[in-house]
Amino acid sequence: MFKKILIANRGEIAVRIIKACQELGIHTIAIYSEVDASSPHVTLADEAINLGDPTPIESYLNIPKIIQIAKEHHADAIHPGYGFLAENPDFAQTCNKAGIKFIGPTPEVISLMGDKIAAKKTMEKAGVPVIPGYHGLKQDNKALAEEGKKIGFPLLVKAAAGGGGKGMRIVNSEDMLLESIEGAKRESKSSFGDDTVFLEKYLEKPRHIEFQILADEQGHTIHLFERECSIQRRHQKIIEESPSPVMTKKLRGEMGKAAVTAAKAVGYSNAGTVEFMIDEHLNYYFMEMNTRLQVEHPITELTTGIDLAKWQLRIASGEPLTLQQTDIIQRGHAIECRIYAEDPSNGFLPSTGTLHKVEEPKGPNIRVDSGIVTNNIISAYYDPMLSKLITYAENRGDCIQKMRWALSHYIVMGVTSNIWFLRKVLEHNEFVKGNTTTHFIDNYFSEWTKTKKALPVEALISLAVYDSLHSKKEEIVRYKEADPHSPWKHMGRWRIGKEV
Ligand code: MV4
Repeated sequence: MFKKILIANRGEIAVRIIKACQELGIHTIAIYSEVDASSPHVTLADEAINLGDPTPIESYLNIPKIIQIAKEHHADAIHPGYGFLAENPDFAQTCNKAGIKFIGPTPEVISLMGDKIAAKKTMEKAGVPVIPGYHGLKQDNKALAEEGKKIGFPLLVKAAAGGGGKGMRIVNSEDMLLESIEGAKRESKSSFGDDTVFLEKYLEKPRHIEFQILADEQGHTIHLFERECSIQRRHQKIIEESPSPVMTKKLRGEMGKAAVTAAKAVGYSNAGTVEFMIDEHLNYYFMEMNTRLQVEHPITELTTGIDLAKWQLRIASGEPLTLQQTDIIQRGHAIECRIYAEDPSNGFLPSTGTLHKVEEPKGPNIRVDSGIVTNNIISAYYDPMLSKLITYAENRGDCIQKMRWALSHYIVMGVTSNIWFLRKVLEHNEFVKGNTTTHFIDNYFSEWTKTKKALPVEALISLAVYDSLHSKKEEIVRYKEADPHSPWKHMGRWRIGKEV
């Protein structure tokens, strides 16, 4: 096992990785920019190195500086977390060449999965279902248009270098086809420096269902069932759950097998995710593979009992995966809500400032993966996700109830958060019924997101909860009902508060 690793990330995921290292007895090195100096990931790590300038390119994306720090401080490995350098094949290669193990798959696999056309072709060859369309070599606009007509309408033009919806164009009829191909190419060129596109039949009401994979470096590969991630806003996931409310036993078996086939087809190692889309008839199609530990990994950890972050470290150090597929049992239900510093009543505009008060809910089967504490600064430099609130229960209904309770006991003061918005979603009848398609937010929350709603609601709720948690009544009650068997009685501190 590694003796010392550097965590090339910040926030809740850096904290999550540090905790896994602590359990395994691995020494940790945090890196941070000056606005993150009092962040929990800095406080928790054994060593913390200041990168200075908070701009992402000068800090958490600064490959030469990160490698230099890792060398100087004798790190055996680097964990990239998610985002930043996690899916950058050049970074993975630079680490490995410097003799520092990149905790993740090989640079070749990262590279292959980053090219959406190459990934699709590989999966098609391996027998994993892909969305019908054109993903060939022709890039001439007229030739692409001809292929588009064969597919029929509506269709989708997608960027080969894309993902996350960038460079995507829906085409409803032939007269818009050429224009859309040109538009998608232009957007892709300016976003990714590459204008290669491909075409797909457009699925009207898809769901996003992904399978968690674990594979060791000896080729043993298993899946840890699915996560339903359909509730998104502008390709940003907001709420995830496991199991999916629409999954059947038969479909789960098939898709799990397909996910393992997909991973094996590319020689995948470490933790990864195979994303699928499913249509109304429950046909499933490979969409892409994410070569990292994902934000939503905790719901898989809670429903399987497997610690994904620890397995990432063990696998990267060369240990074989001792789990067999039949050891993995999906039990109960887990939901994750992403807590963002953003204003849902103002177009989800990120909110910055000082966190004057943070109080996280505590209780049985409530997990908070948090990257913040009171007095931290929320800057405009990074993603505004503050933490993740995860609840677990024996079934979906109880899990929803628990999440509602937990959200109503989550206090964030100093910046605007999306907590009240999440509460509205968790209260929505269509959510309760499991009608969580990718159009959920647009369909049921357009009135919340487009118009300016009364903002103080959330502040008032937080204040009321805060007051109820911190009122003095507790001390008085304790005195009046003081336990006659309390050891404090003999120590002169039994009577707290006023005498009756
Ligand atoms: C699609 C689609 C419908 N049909 N492809 C959006 C992000 C990118 N990873 C793929 N995306 C989509 N691809 C076909 N052929 C609909 C989406 C899509 C979507 C997918 C998953 C989760 C949320 C979504 C929201 C809008 C569109």
